[in-house]
Amino acid sequence: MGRVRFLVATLLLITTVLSCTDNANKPLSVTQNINSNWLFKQADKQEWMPATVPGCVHTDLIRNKIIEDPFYRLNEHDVQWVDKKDWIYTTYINITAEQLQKDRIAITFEGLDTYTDVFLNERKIVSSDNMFRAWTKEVKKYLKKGTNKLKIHFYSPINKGLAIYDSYPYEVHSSANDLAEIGDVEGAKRVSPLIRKAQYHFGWDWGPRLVTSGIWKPITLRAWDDAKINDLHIIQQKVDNEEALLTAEFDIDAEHNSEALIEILVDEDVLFSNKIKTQKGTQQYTVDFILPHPKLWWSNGLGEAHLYKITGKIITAKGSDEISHNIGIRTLELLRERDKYGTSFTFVLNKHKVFIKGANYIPADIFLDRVTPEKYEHIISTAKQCNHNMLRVWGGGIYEKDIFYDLCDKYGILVWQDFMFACNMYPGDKDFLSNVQQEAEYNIKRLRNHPCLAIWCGNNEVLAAWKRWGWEQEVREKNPKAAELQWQAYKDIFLDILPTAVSKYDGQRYYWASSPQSGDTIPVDFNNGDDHYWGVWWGKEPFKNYHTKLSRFMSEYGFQSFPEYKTVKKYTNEHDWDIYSEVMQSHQRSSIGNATIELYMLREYKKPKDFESYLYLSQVLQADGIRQAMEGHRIAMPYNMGSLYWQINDCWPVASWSSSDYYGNWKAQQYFSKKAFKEVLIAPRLEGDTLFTYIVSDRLSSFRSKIALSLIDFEGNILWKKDIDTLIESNTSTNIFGIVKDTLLKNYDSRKTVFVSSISDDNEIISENRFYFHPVKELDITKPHITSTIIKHDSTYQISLTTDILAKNVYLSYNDISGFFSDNYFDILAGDTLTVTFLPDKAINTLPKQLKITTIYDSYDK
Ligand code: BMA
Repeated sequence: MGRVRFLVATLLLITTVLSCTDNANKPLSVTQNINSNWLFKQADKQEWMPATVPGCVHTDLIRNKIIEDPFYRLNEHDVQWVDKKDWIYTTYINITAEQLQKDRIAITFEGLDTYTDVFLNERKIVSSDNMFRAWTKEVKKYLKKGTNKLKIHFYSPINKGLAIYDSYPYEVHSSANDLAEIGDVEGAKRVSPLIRKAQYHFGWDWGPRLVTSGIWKPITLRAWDDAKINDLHIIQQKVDNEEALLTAEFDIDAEHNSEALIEILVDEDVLFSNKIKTQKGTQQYTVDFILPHPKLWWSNGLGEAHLYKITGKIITAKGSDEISHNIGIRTLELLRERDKYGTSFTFVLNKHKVFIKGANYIPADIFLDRVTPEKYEHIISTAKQCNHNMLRVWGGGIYEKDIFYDLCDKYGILVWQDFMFACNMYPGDKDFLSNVQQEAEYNIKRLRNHPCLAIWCGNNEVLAAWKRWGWEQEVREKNPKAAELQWQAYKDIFLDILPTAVSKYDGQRYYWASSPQSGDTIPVDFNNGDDHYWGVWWGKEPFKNYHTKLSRFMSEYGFQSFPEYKTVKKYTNEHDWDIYSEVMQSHQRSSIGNATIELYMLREYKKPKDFESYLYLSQVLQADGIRQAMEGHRIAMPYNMGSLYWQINDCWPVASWSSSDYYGNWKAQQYFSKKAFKEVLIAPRLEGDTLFTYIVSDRLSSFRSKIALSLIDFEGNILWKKDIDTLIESNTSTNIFGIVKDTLLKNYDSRKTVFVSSISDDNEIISENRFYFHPVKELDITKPHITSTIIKHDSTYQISLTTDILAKNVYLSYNDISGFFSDNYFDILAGDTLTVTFLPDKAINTLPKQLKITTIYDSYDK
C-alpha cells in the first residue's frame, strides 16, 4: 500500500485537462441492487415462497401467512420454532456482457443476520458469523452472462449458539434479559453473548424474544474499471472562525500503474485538483485543504447544524469515481478536568460547554426491515422538536443504519455511540476477538465522518454488572478460573481492541470503556464519569430523589408507563383489559413492571376508575416523575452536564420506559420533555422549608428577563405576586428567589393553591412552570367545566380551551381520527385560555364534534 500526501497552503480552483473532459462525469462503476425476485424456504422443506430483501424470515413468514403477527396478544410464544430452523434464500442475478467486460466485479452484503454460507452459481463465496459486519467478495470469475444463481443458507442462530455454548470451556455469564425460557431453548441456555447479533433479539426488559435471521441490509453488485475509492475520511485538523484546516484521506484501489486526477469538491465546486500516479493495488492519498470562514455545525438549540457536502473524486482516462460526505465543521471534545468534586464529564462543542439533553435510543422495531425512513425521521425529528441535543445508541441494539446518522447530522442531534455489547460478559477466544476487531474497524470507518458522532463507548453496563451487581463474586465462587478468563476478555475487548481501533481509525473521538463507569475498571463513584441512576424504579425511591442523587453525567434514568388506549387495543382484545391479565403482563417485560407502576401511582394519585384511566394516569405519573429528573439534572449544572432519559422509543407495543410508543405516539412524557428541555427553564423547587425558583439557561449569551411569580387558587384568584427583572447569564443555573413555604401559604389552603412561575424575554414567555404543595391525590380537585372552540386553519385545527377551575393534566383525543396534538396532558388554570393545534394524520373535511377531554378528575373513582 502506498501513501502520498499533498500539502495545499490555500484553496486553488484548478481546472485541468482531465477534469474538463467528459470523464469527470462518466462513472467508472455500475452498481446493481440485488433486491428483486427473491424466494425463500425452510431448509428441510420443499415449498419456496416469495421473499422481501432486505428483510427477515419472520416478516416473510407473516407476509406468506405462515405465522401470525407476533405482536398480537400471546402470538410471540407460538413462533419460537422459527429460530431453531435453517432457512434458504435464493434469487437470480442477470449479468450483461457490458458488466462482464469491466475490470472487476464485487458483491457486497451490507448485513447478514447472522450465520450463513453464501453460494454463487453453487460455489461458496462467503461465510458470515456477525450481523454487524459487511462482507465483500470479488466475484468476476464466478459470474457468467445471463442468469446467475445466488443462494444464502441461514443457519439457526440458536443451534449455532448452542454448539458454541456446549463446547465452550466455561459458561459465559449473562443477564436475565436473554429470555431463553420463552425461547424454549434446550436447558434454557443463554447463547446471546456468544453470538455477534443484536442482543435485544433474544429478549429484553422492554422487548419480545424474536431471534431473527435474514438479509437485513442491501446486497449490491458493483462492476468497475480502472479505479475505485474504497473510503474517504475527512479529518478536521484545526477549526476556528477564520478557517477550517481539513485533511481528506483517500483509500484508492487502482487497476493500473497510470495517471489520474484527484479532486475535492465542496458543495459541488472543485476546490482542489491534482494529478497523481496510480499504482496497481490499494493506496492512500492524503490532501490537506482549507475552508475559509467556515459556517460551524451546532447541536440542536445552539445554532444551525450547517453541513458542507464534501466529495472526493478520482478521474482516470475512462471515467470517474467519487464518495460524498455531509461534513459539519466543528470542534468537539469531552472535557474531563479535575475540579473540587472529582472529574468533569462535559461535552465541549466549538469551545462551548454544552449541557446534554436527550434520550437513550433502542432499535425502533424487533424486525429491522420495518424501520422505514419515515420512522427514523419521526423519531429523530421528535428528538429535535423536544429540544434534545443527544441520543445514545445503546449497546444492546445495532450500529444504526446510515440514515439514522444522516438525520442526526441534519437536526443537530449528537450521538453517543455504544459498541454493541450490553449486560453480558463476552467470550475471549481468538476467533471471537478477531471478529470483534473487524466489526469495530468496519463500523468506525462507516460512521466516523458524521459530525453528530460525539463519543464511542465500549459497552452498556458490563463493568457495572461485573463489579457492582455481584457477578464477579458469583462466578468466582463457582469457578475462579472462569472468573479470571471473563475479566481478561473484558480487558481485551474494552480496554484494548476497541480503544485501539478508535484511536487508529477515528483518532479525534473520545473512547469511554463502559457506561456507566468512573474510569476504566472503576465503577461509578458519582464524582467522576457517567451514571445510570435507577434508585427511582428499581429501588422504589421517591421521584424527589432525582434532585439529590446526581452524578457528573446522567446517561440513564427512567420510569415506565403504558401506551395509550388506542395502541393497547391493537395488541389486545377486550378480555385483556386489566393490567394483570395474561396478555397485558406478557406485554410488560420488567420483572417488577406493573406492580411498580401501581405502587408509585398510588403514592401520587387516587386509584384509577377503570382500565383506560389506568393507562392515562400511568403516563401522567411517568411524565411528572421524569420531569423532576430533567429539572434536577439541569439545576445541578455545571456539576452535572448531561441528562439522557431511558428511553425515547419502543421496538413493539409494550408497557415500557419509552416516551413515545411503538407507533410513534407521543406519551405524556414526550410532551413534558419538550418543556423541561427548553433552552431556558424556570423551575420552582422545595428545599427544606423554602420554595426556591431556579432559572437554567443554555443560551450562548446573556439576556434581560422578566420573571413573574404568583400564588393562585384553583378558582383563578391571585393570592400573592412577585415580579423580578434580571440579567440571566449564558450557560448557567441560578437560584433566583426563595420564600419560606409557610410564610407564602400563611392565609391560604395549600390543597387549593398552586405556585405559578414564568420567565419572559422581550415580553414573550419562554418558559413557565407550576409547583403544587401536595401529591395530586391530596389536592382539592373538583370537576372542571372546560369549553372548547375549534377553528380550521389550512390542514390543521386550532383548539382553544378555557376552564372555570383548575383542569389538571388535560388529555385531548379523538376516538376515530388519529393525528398529532401540539400539546397534551397540560394543566389549564381558571381563567386562562390555552390553544393547541391538531394535525390529523390524513386530510379530513370536518372534525367529529366530539373532542374527548380527560382530566385527572375524570380518572378517579368518585
Ligand atoms: C438500563 C438499560 C437497559 C434496560 C433499562 C431498564 O440498565 O441499559 O438494559 O432495559 O435499564 O431496565
